[in-house]
Amino acid sequence: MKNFDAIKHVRGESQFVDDILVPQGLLYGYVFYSTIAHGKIKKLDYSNALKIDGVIDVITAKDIPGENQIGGIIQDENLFAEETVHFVGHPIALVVAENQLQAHAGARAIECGFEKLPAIFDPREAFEKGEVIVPPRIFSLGDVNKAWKECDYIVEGKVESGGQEHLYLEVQGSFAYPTEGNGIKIISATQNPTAVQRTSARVLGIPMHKVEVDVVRLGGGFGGKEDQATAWAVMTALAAKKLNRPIKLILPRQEDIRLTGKRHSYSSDFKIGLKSSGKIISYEVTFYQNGGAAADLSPAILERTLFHTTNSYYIPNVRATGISCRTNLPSNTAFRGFGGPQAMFVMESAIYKAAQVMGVDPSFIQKKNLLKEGDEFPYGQKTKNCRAVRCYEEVESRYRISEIKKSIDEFNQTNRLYKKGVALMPVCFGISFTTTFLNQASALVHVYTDGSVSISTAAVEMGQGVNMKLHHIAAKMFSIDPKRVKIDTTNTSRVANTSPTAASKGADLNGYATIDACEIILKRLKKVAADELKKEDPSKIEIKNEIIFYDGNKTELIWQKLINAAYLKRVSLSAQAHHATPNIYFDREKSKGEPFAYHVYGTAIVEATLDCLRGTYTIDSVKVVHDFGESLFPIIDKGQAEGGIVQGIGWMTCEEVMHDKEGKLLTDALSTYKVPDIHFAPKDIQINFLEDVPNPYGPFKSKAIGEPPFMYGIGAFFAIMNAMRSFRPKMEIELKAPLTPERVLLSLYSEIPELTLQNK
Ligand code: MTE
Ligand code: QUE
Ligand code: MOS
Repeated sequence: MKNFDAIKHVRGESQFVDDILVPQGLLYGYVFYSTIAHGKIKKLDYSNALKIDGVIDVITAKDIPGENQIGGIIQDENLFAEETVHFVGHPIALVVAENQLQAHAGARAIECGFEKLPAIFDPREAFEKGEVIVPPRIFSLGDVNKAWKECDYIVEGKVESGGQEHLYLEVQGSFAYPTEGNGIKIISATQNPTAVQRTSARVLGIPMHKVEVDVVRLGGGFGGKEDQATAWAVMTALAAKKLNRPIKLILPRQEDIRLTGKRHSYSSDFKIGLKSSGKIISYEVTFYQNGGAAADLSPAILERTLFHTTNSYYIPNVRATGISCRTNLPSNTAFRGFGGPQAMFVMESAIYKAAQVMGVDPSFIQKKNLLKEGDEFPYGQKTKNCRAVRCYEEVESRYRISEIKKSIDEFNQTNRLYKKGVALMPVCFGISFTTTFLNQASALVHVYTDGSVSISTAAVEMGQGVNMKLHHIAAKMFSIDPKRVKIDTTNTSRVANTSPTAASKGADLNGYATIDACEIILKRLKKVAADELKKEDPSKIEIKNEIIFYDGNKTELIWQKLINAAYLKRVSLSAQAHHATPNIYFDREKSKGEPFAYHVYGTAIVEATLDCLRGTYTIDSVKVVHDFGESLFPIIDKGQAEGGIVQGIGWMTCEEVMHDKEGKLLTDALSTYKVPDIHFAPKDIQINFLEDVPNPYGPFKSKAIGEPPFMYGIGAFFAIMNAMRSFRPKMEIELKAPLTPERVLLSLYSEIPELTLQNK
C-alpha cells in the first residue's frame, strides 16, 4: 500500500483550508495586534480603517456576545485584548474586508495608543517577581539530601535550551460560515476540533451543538495547532456570526511566526552526584519554563518535563522542581515532545559535565545507569518490557561504536582545523496523555450498501500518516480491498468530545476505537452470513480477502453479497465505539501513579564534523535502534523517525528564536530563522527496527512513534561539543542550546579563564 495522499500532494490536489471552494460573499480577515510587550490601551480609533475601500467592519472585544475567554487549562486568555496587552502580537481586533489586501490596509489605518508598563521576558526574573502560571511542582524519589553524602563526585551546572518555531508548511487559518438556525460551520486547521467547537460556542454564547467543526488535513501541526489554532477559528466564527457572511482568515507567514507561541525555552539548574563506578546516586534539578503571557498548555508541558527528568536512566534519589513562569511573550505551546526534550537535554548535560569532571566518556555513565526491568521512575511507575539496555547495546554492536570512536580519534589527531565528534543518545518516552481523562477516542464506521466503508474518528491527519494507519486497520479488520475504505474528515458532528490529536496517541487511541467499531459490525455480519449459509455457528464464520469462510472452508458468499443481505435483513451496517486506555491514573497531589500505558525506547549514535576555522559543522550521520513494537506501517514509522530526528537536530543546532529588548521577535522570517534544510540534514540516517518486540498495549501490537525520535537530535549537541573539545581541550563548556555556528566560534576562540572544575 502506498500513502494514498502522496499523489494528491505532489500534484497540488490535496485540499487545505485555503483551498476549500468558497461560497459567494466571502470576506477576508486580518488581525490587528499590539506592537508593545506590556501596556494599557489608551486609544483605539478605527474610524479611518472603515474608510478604506473594501473594509466592511472592525471586530473587537465589544462585539463578543458570549465570553471573551479562550483559555483551555486556565481561564487566563482573551480572544481580543480589552484594556491591557501582554505581548507583542497580542490580538486587539479583526479587520474584515472584501479581500486580504484591503483588510491589511484597514489594519494599518487603525490608530492605537498605549501606555507602556514594565515587561518581563526572562523566566527566572518572572519567578523572582512572583509571576508564575501555576504553583511550582515537585517530583521526587528517595532522599537526595541524604544521598549526597554517598557520592564520590558532585557536579553542578546551569543549562539553557531555546525556543523553536513550528514552521508547519501550512500557516494557521480558518474559514467559517453561518448555517441555518443561528449555527456556524468552521473549517479549521486545528489538531483539536473539539477545542475549536467548545471555545467558539463559549465566545459566541451558543450551545456546542450549533457549532460544527470540520478538519480535512493539516499541512503540519507539530503541536503548534493543538491549542493555538483556536483563536483564529473563533475570530472567523465571531465575524461570520456578526456579519452573517462567510469569512476566511489565513495568517501571512510572518504574522504566523510573530503571533503564535513556540516551544518553551527553559533555564535550569542541576546537581548530580555519582559514585566512582559511574553510578548516579542523586540528581536534583529545577526547571524554569518560559511560559509566555497566558497558560495555554504550559502546565501540562511542565508536567511532562518532570515526567522525563531522568530520561532513560534509573536514579534512586531524585528531586525535580518545575516552575512555569509568566512572561510578556506570546504564550509558548505544545511542540513535539511536549516538554520532554527540555528535561532530557538537562539530564544529558548533567551526565556530560559529570563525565568531564570524572575524566570518562559520557557513554560510560549512560551505560551504567540505563533503566532495567522493574526500575521505578520518580513518579512511581515501574518499567515493564523495558528495552533501554537492548537498544543501547544493539546500536553499539551493530555499528561497532569502539571502531567509530577509534577512527574519530585518528581523524582528530591528523587534522588540525577539522574535528569530528560522536555522541550516543538514549531515549525513553512515556506514551499517554498525562492528563488521564484525555486518553479516550471514538470511531464511527459506516458500511454502505455497495460494500464501501467510511471511517470517522477523532484523529487529525497532519502528515504523520494516521489516516493511512486507520485505513490499514479497517481494511485488515474486515479483510477487504483497501480501496473500499475511506477515512472521512475529522468532524465534531460525526465524532464528538474528542481529545486533540497529540501526545503521539492519535494512532493508538483512534486505532483501538476503529478496531472496536469494526468488531461490532463484524459480529452482526457473521450472524447474517451464518443465516445466509444456513449454518449453526456464527463464530465459525471468517472473512478472508472478501470471501466468506465457514469452519475454514470457502463458501460462495462474498463481501458485497453479504453486505446486501445484511441490509435487506434490516441489520445495522453502522457502529460507533469508544475506547479509553485502561489501568492508567495519576495522583497530582502526590505526584505518583501509573500515567503511561507504556514507554518507547531507543538509542542513537550521532556523528558530526566541525570546521574549526569557521565554526560551521555538518551532522554526518544518525544511526538508530528504535523500538517500534510491531509497526503498523514501517515506511510511515521510518519517515516519522527521520523527520523527528532532523527537527530535533534543528532545535539543538541552527534554530534560534531571538527577541529584541522590547520583546519584539527578531527571527520572524526564514532569512533570520534558520531551519535544517535538505543540505543541512544528515546525509546518512539509518533507522533500525528492534526485532521481536510486540507491544501488548498498542493496536495490533504497535507502538506510538510521533514524538520520541525528536529527542535523538539532542545527540547532535554533544557530538559537536566533543568535536569542539578536541580542538580546544580546556574550553569552557557552556550548556546552552542551540549550539549555533556563532556560539561555536565564540567558544573556540574566547579568552575566558580556563574552567576550574568543581570536584569533591
Ligand atoms: N509528523 C508530521 N509529518 N507532521 C506533524 O505535524 N506532528 C508530531 C508527530 N509527527 C507531526 C508529525 C506530533 S507533535 C505529534 S503529537 C504526533 O505526530 C501526532 O500524531 P500521532 O499521534 O498520530 O502520532
Ligand atoms: C501530553 C500531551 C498533552 C497533555 C499531556 C501530555 C496535550 C494536552 C494536554 C492537556 C491537558 C489538560 C487540558 C487540556 C489538554 O495534556 O497535548 O485541554 O485541560 O493538550 O502528557 O501531548
Ligand atoms: Mo504533539 S506536541 O503532542 O501535538
